[in-house]
Parts: sequence; structure tokens; C-alpha cells
Amino acid sequence: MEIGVVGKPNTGKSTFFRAATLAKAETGDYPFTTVEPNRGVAFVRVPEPAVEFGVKPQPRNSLSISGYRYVPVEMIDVPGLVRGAHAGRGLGNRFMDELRRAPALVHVVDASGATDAEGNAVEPGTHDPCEDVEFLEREVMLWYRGVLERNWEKIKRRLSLGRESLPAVLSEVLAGLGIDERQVKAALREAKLPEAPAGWGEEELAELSSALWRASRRLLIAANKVDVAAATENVERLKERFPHRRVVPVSAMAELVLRELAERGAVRYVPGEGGFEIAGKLSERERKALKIIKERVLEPYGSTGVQEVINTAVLELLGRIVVFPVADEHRLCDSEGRVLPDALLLEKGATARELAYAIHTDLGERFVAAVDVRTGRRISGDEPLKHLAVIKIQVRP
Ligand SMILES: Nc1nc2c(ncn2[C@@H]2O[C@H](COP(=O)(O)OP(=O)(O)OP(=O)(O)O)[C@@H](O)[C@H]2O)c(=O)[nH]1
Ligand SMILES: [Mg+2]
Repeated sequence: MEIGVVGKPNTGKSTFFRAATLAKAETGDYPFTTVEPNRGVAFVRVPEPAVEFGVKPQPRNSLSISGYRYVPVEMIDVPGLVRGAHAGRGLGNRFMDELRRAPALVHVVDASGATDAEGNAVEPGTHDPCEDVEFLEREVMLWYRGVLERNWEKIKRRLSLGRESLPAVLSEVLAGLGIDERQVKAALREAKLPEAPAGWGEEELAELSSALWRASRRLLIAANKVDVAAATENVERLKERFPHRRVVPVSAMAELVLRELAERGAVRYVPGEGGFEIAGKLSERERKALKIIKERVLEPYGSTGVQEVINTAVLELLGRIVVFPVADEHRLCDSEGRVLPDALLLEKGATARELAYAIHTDLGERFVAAVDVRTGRRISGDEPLKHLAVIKIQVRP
């Protein structure tokens, strides 16, 4: 699973990606800086369970920093998308292929309104970012529709043989968009189309494409560049215009500056927090930048928004939970004695047995029961786990 970072050119996608992952990615004040997708690891932030148990964590698959556990999740930053991309325009012609494994999309918009529809620099406050939101969602929908239309004759032919079901054929054809059979079924239920696909025309395919888009992708709006004054009003307008979407005010630049200075030891900054402390030498320019970050980003918005975007995408939009498995419920460690080593992301509703399988097939097969370490309560195999649960799995020898 990946989190996709999308949007028109020059909105700060790669800056967001760099800030979230601290991976290298080229950024620049012009459209199409990114030509090939960048992949890296971002982190979901949850409270560190070792704190409440009063033990020292020894994380293995995750990071433990200042009372928080950072759980890895893959992120992909793609080239900017322009109008007509679904028909092959711009660099976005492989756009959806690259996003195959990204069920959650972070739509980075330039809330400062300083880039036109194609990503060229304009006076701040002159371009309406609401237009960009509509454009992207329409473009992705047209993409889905294009794939469906190009394959429609083939789909009808296969169905006419009567050996395969509509959801089975559709999910095979749409696999390149990362759509599975469960999502196809949900879309078909929602679209409420006439019974026989043989009679479907343009209208029905359009209906089905938008239902498929809603069933297969979750999207949130990262209203970026809030460090620019013109963004304040646009953030409110975005929230009003798109009440069904989460709109998170973001300054990717602020997060990047803070993380880079923290790496150098010049400031103390915990990703996701609303403040920082100066801890080392700073140039005059860096001092100025930090003043702007404090006054225009952290004070009015509470944080840079980058961590909030990642958490919202994974925990709310995709409905994932974080679970901490241990082998010894008294010492809270794995079989090698490491304390609370792993944090696993599971789908909401995942059961104790599914957790066992997620750790190792062998553990799943030998599963007997689980224990909620906080309460000592026994959990049966088909019981859904709670977010942030610390779980010991009992197995047959
Ligand atoms: N003021 C401000 N500028 C930002 C912020 N984030 C990015 N920028 C600037 O916006 C410009 C574009 O940044 P990129 O990260 O390269 O944008 P992109 O969306 O990846 O661009 P393409 O790859 O060309 O589509 C650069 O000049 C960045 O420094 C921000 O939070 N605030
Ligand atoms: Mg880029």
C-alpha cells in the first residue's frame, strides 16, 4: 500500500514528499520539475505504548521519538497532472499506472493561489485553488472512463460467452488501476445501472466510472503554502466549497526546513508538534525563516500539517489501525527479548487471527487465542482488534 501525492505542476508535491520522507527529490519553482515518480517512506504517528507501561522501547520496524511511535508507510510522489492528461497530455500519461498501489491520494493544492492551471507562477491570490480540486477529480474520473471505454467491446464479448461474471471481468480489466473485485461490486451497487451490460452506452459508462472512482480511492486536500498570506482566505474557501473532503492547511516548506534543521541539530523539533526550540547555530536567513514558520504556520494552524495529512490519510481515510504484537505479555517483548519491537498497520476490523497471519503464516496456522496485554483479557480468533492494542498471541506448540 502506498500514499500517492498528486496535483497539478508546481504546487509543492515534491516538497511535501521530501518533508514527509526526508528522501531526496528534486524540487523547483517551475512546472514539471518531477519527471519520474519518487518513492520513499513516510510515518504515521501514534502515542508510544512503552510510555504508559513505563518501559524502554526497542523498536525494530518503526521509530520511537519523544513519546510517539512512527509507523512506516510507503509514499509516492508523481509528476504534475495537467488538463487532458487522461488523453495523453503532459507527463501525466502514466499517472494512474504509477498510482496503482495508492488507495489514498493526498491532493496538494497551492492555497496561496500563486500558480495558474498549468503550474506557471502568477501573483499570489490570483488563481482559485478550488478550480484545481475540481480539475483533478474530473481528470482522474476521465482516466477511469477512458480505460473502461477502450476495453468495453472486449468486456462485452467476454460476458456474452456466459462463463464469467461482470465483477470478475471488470476487476481483471481494471487491475491496472488498482481496483479489485470487492470495489467493483461496491461501485456496481452504487451506480444502479440497468441489468444487462450489453445495452450500456456512454451515459452508463460515465456513471460507472464515477462510482468506481469513489469506491476505489480516498482523497484529501493538502492546502499547501499557508506560510503565504494569500492562503488564509483560500483555506476557508476550500473548506466551504468541499465540505465532503478533509482540507488540511499545510506548509510543506516549513516542515522541510524544521526537519532539516533538526537533523543538523540546530533546532529540536518532533515531527507533528506545534513548536520547536533553537538548539544550535543558525544563519540570519534561517532565523528569519523560523520566525515566519512560527508566526505564519505554527501559531495560527497548530502544526505544519504534514503529519496530520499522513495520519488522516492512513487512519481515517483508509481506516487502518496500529497494533503492537508481543510474545511475552509480562516483559512486553518478542522471542528475542526486544521490548515492543513492532507496530503493524492493519485494516479496521482485523481480527486477532488475522494479526497472527500478518506476522507469520506459521503463527496464523498455530493460533489458539490472543491476550489483550493491558487488561489481561482473552481474545478469540475472530474478534476485531482495537486501535493501539498491545496483543500477545497464544499458539499451539
Ligand atoms: N511558500 C511556500 N512555497 C512552497 C511550499 N512548498 C513548496 N513550495 C515551493 O513551490 C515550488 C514547487 O515545489 P515542488 O515541490 O517542486 O512542486 P511539485 O508540485 O513537485 O512540482 P512538479 O514536480 O513540477 O509538478 C518550489 O519553489 C517550492 O519551494 C510551501 O509550503 N510554501
Ligand atoms: Mg515534483
